[in-house]
Amino acid sequence: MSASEQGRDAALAKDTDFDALVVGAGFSGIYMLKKLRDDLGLSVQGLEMADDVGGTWYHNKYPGARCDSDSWLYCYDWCDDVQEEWEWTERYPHQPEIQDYISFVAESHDLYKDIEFETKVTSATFDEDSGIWEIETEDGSSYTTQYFIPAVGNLSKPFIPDFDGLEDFEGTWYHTSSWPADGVDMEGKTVGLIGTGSTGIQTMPHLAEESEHLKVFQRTPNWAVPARNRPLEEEEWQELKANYDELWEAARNSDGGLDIEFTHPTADDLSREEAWESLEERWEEGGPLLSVFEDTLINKDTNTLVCEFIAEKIRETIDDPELAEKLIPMDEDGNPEHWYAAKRPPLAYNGYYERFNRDDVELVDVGDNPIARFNADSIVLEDGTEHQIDVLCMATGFDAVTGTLESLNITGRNGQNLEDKWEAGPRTYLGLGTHGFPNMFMITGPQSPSVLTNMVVPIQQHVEWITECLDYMLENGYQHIEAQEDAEEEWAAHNEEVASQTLYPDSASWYRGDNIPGKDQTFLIYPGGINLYNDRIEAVAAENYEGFTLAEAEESQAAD
Ligand code: NA7
Repeated sequence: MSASEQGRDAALAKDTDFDALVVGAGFSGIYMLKKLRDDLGLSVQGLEMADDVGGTWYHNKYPGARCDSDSWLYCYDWCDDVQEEWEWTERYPHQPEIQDYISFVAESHDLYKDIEFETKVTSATFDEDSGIWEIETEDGSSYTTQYFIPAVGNLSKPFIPDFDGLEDFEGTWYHTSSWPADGVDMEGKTVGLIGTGSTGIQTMPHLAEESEHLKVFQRTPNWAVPARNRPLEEEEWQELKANYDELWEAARNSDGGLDIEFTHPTADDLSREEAWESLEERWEEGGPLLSVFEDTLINKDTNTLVCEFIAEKIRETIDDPELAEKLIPMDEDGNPEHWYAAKRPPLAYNGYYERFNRDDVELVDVGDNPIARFNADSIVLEDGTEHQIDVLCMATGFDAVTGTLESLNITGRNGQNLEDKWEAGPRTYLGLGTHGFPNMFMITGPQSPSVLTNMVVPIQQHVEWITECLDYMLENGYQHIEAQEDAEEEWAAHNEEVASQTLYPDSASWYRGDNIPGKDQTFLIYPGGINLYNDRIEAVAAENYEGFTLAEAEESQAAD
């Protein structure tokens, strides 16, 4: 037996159903399965509660669901065979197309056979005596595995506010993430939309189009900018394909996982006219205004200028000046109520603001006059105003980043439940592991760059890092890996420290848990960018996984 074979033999537990079990079959889950199976030769099992692959893109079928990242970078960069045959049709890909893409990859790489569908995980428990994980599912099955990898996404646990009387509402209603694939009949109906986050803003023009009358219940106005989505012409697509390696190289080494060049480092040195000219150029081109000034998220003056620019655009668009002010998140003194992009910056497709000029679209401001309760056919506000509705679209967001992980009922060493451990906010080392939960790897876990970036980039980084880590363990005969407590404390402090240097903590958002009543308000995502983060995780790997404890079987069972 070669040294490497001996290492492998010592590293792999013999008495498990699988070497690795991956929960979730979205972008992260299927890539993880492929790497573990094809690169490391492990026995793998995927478990997915839906009846197909797709993850986020399987569930979010609300009208107009679309990704706000450029399609040519919202895909895997390793999938040359698929890349040869695949053609994105638009700049910002539509949900069905992304779903088809993920299916196409899973089929091309023969991954369907390793996934059990319609299988919902109800618990995952680490057995300290055997050093293996046991995963239980809703249908009563259980699986043992050495490595447990929840690849459950960051926006997968819907948040539905606890509205009084919602159970009495007799109209049709859905949260956006469970909107039926074949749509909802809205013809001749009055539709209510609650929520003006990215999702509400994306779906609003479609609801307006399909309904007789639309009422948009807005608690906080938002800073939406036009996407100016467009078809990708053959010539542009061919050019993108020809430069694919360079584009991806730039994306992987960037801050946000996209190929972006900033127009200016700051607005500080520019006259208002010069700043306006650059903002105007970007506005016309479409897409987030973040790429105009590099310091938008760290400099209040720059950010204020961006907000003033968007406010001016809203005023130009909305016919009724009073209505325009209601749609602008700015106080009477011109101070932004939340910074541009400190909450997830929404893109407007199909003329979001323009729709408010129509007689059949109504803004219901519930900022100072909140929703008090539901009746059988209406929403009643605190001052008693009643809004009759037939159909309701609940675009009220998600218990982001930690919600799904916590609800998997994961128990680690010493009987500690993950939800309890994270009661005062998540503690992770690099968003990849958490102390007390050996051999559990998270993909885009809390305190990693995840949703502040083009998701597929950090997903790939994590999947590849985990694969290399397991390869190292197999080579060297380590059976267990676990994040060290002091390493994760240091990482949590660093995460908060980096966040405090930005404008993110100044604005209430799901990035810091504000949208969920009672959720601890720590900054849930690493805000330092993919490039810095990547340097750190590579350095950790180069130092033999510094900050993690690696152990052979007997050692790990004796550990605290
Ligand atoms: P978000 O960004 O969390 O938006 C949720 C919206 O729902 C937001 O406008 C909330 O107002 C509103 N909301 C929540 N609760 C209520 C109540 N009780 N009354 C009125 N309005 C309410 O979720 P999205 O789905 O739009 O976006 C999540 C991510 O998914 C998105 O960024 C993409 O990455 C995909 P608030 O602003 O809190 O006042």
